[in-house]
Amino acid sequence: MDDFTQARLETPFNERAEMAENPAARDLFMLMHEKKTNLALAADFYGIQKLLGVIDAIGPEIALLKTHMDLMDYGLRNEKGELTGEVMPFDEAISALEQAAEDHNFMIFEDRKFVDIGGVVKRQYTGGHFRIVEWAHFVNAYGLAGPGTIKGLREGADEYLAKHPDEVRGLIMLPYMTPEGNLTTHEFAQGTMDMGLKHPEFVMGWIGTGNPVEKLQHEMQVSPLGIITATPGCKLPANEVVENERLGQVYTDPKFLVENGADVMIVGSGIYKKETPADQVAAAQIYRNAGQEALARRVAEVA
Ligand code: 6AU
Repeated sequence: MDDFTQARLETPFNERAEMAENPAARDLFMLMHEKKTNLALAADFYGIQKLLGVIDAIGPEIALLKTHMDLMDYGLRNEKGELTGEVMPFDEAISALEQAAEDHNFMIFEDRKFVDIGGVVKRQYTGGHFRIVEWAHFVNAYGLAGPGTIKGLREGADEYLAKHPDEVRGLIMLPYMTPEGNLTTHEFAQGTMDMGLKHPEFVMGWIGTGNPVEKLQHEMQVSPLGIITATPGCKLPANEVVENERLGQVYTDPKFLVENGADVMIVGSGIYKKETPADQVAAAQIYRNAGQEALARRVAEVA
């Protein structure tokens, strides 16, 4: 193991917080350190009421809520689960999410995967129906369309932050992806990270994959300690999730991922596919504990 990777593995999150140039990364490091969780819930299910219910139960276990607000259905349902014809206004849904984030102390990451010219991503980020910049601490983007994507998003964030100086915003890039057959290569990943590292005040981390582990190692070798690596495709071996796998998702054991350098474990179906809220909370706790054990082990093994 090279010295750089070793330092990354053995440095606790509260120390890495001080090395983060992006304030949102700093806050996430400190939150993970103080709340003792590096779990992100990928809330990829339909129904805003369900999302708010799940978050109320699982909020205490997570550091980060990862949303896809464009796959959510805003129709309200009665006790039988039937649509009533009423729709929750988007602003109301966001206020409820923000309240849950404050009550349970987690941050919000809208998984919008921006990829377009700078002027367009800026408008997609700040405007339209979702006005993402107003409520998401983090968003993600590809390097495919060049540095204009980062610059456009950064301008959007800066204009928002000028009016809301107490808030933080950060961008996560996608050097690699998890699904089978995806086209991310070593060169693509390197190019994405080179591009991101030129904007350390805004680009605060990477999405990574532990399959194969060399891809995670590549991200670690290139990244200063203040940069966060978050890995989706996380599932404990005993936990069956069929649907996403059928459509190409590749899963890796979260303990392996964290021991090998992933800072945040992004878990979706492994938690929300559990039938009852109690089962979902229990699953979240299992993942959270696995993450904490792996973090403790990686510091101890290296030290
Ligand atoms: O645990 P899952 O498989 O149910 O959910 C994984 C989540 C989904 C994906 O949109 C997301 O992680 N994801 C990403 C992200 C976070 O950008 C990148 C990737 O390569 N693979 C992946 O699954 O919400």
